[in-house]
Amino acid sequence: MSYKKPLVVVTRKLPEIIETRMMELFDCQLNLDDHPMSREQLLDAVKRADVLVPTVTDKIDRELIDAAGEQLKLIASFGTGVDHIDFPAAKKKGIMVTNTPDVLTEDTADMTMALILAVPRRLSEGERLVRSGQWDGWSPTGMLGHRIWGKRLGIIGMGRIGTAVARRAKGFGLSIHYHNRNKVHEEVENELGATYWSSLDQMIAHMDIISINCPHTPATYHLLNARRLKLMKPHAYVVNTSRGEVIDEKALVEALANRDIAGAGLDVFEQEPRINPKLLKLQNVVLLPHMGSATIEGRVAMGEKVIINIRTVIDGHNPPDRVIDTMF
Ligand code: 8YV
Repeated sequence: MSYKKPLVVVTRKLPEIIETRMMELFDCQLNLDDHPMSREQLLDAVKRADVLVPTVTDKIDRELIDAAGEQLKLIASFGTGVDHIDFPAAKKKGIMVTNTPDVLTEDTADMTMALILAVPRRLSEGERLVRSGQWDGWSPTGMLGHRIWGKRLGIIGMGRIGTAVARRAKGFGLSIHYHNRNKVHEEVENELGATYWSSLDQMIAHMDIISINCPHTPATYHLLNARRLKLMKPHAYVVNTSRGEVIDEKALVEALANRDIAGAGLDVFEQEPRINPKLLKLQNVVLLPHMGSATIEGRVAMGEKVIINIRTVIDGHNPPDRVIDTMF
């Protein structure tokens, strides 16, 4: 029996080992120099490809999906968040969508914990001081930040990553609070000593640190808005390793500049890679270039998941990481 390899278009450069395996398995179009594909290139891709492998940097909107040829069967996204894909449009057209959950949980939780430590302890400011050559030695009142141990952490979104953050935070002496659509299993709550708040407003008003760990969906867009930022204590911090859109960035900048809140650690932004210039001027923020899941191990595992999802669909089965309606 002859077997025609499916045409798989990969929009960005992936780890070499993944690209090599994809070349072996599929009729694969790689992006070796990693240039983000233009709108025209994406339009061309969806007209030809059987499978599209996009990332968070590709806007797979309704117009693009509507322009896809009948042959496009699967959008196998490289990443967990799928807010860059118009899922209802894909569903309507009978195009399956998969993602790569689980394998970046621990890495993203590590980065969240790093920000939880970095902001109150002024890590970036200290580093900038040393590099500037202006540091004139230890002083009893130099670079004073705030203690982590004994503070309250409020996690918004107690899914896989939120729970992994909670486990780490507990070890640093933080007491765990969370807001989620549903309470987590009692066993997990007990293990973490976690307190559930059904009211997000009330949780926000009582916390020392807030961590955003929910996905960006229509329901979570600007969840942390100007009104809620005003509920936070003036000594409180916010960290975000999820999606920039969950925070009203303009309102956050105002709150930081007015010292309505003490600081922020951001790995994600509303208009990536554009950063609000006002954020760049603030000292009380730690800014990272969306690197929460950026480990070699994680990226290879994500690539493997993409391959498994494609292979399973090609073999006529339900892929393990099929994105379903209930996630929206
Ligand atoms: C990914 C992420 O690396 O998986 C996610 O949702 O935010 C990132 O860490 C990125 O989305 C790649 O597409």
